[in-house]
Amino acid sequence: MNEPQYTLIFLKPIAIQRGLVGEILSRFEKKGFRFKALKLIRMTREKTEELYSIHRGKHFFEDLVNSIAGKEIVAAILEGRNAVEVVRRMIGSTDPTKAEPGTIRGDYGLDITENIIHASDSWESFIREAKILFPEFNI
Ligand code: FUP
Repeated sequence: MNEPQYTLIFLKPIAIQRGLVGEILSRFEKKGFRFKALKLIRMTREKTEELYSIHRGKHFFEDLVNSIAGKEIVAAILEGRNAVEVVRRMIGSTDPTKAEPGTIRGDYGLDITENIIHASDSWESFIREAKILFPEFNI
């Protein structure tokens, strides 16, 4: 029961371009999460497609990959109680036009593809995504 609870987030290139990195990361610190890892990653097309492989074939896949491939993201592993669930609530609905005000997507975005931030939606997703973005991290 006292196992560490982690989740993974990354700020999409649009958040970096708009200068929102510090503001968004500070929300997680204020909430009480600890940063176990944090880095700027230039994403290759290959790595981006691997990360979003479950969406391959969907109508938005190409636009989604193009919005990230060749650009930088800021990725982090956060530790804290119920990390996956709490962080998903903090980021809000996938579509920023429907995300509640007070959530990150609700406060900073309008575009569904460039929706500011990603967060793992389950422990299994966390493990899969951490292997891709933080291969050096020992869970
Ligand atoms: P989420 O877990 O909230 O990021 O949502 P999904 O896993 O369903 O989608 C992954 C990413 O695909 C989203 F962040 C943005 C993009 N997407 C679209 O561009 N259009 C859609 O209709 C759905 C998702």
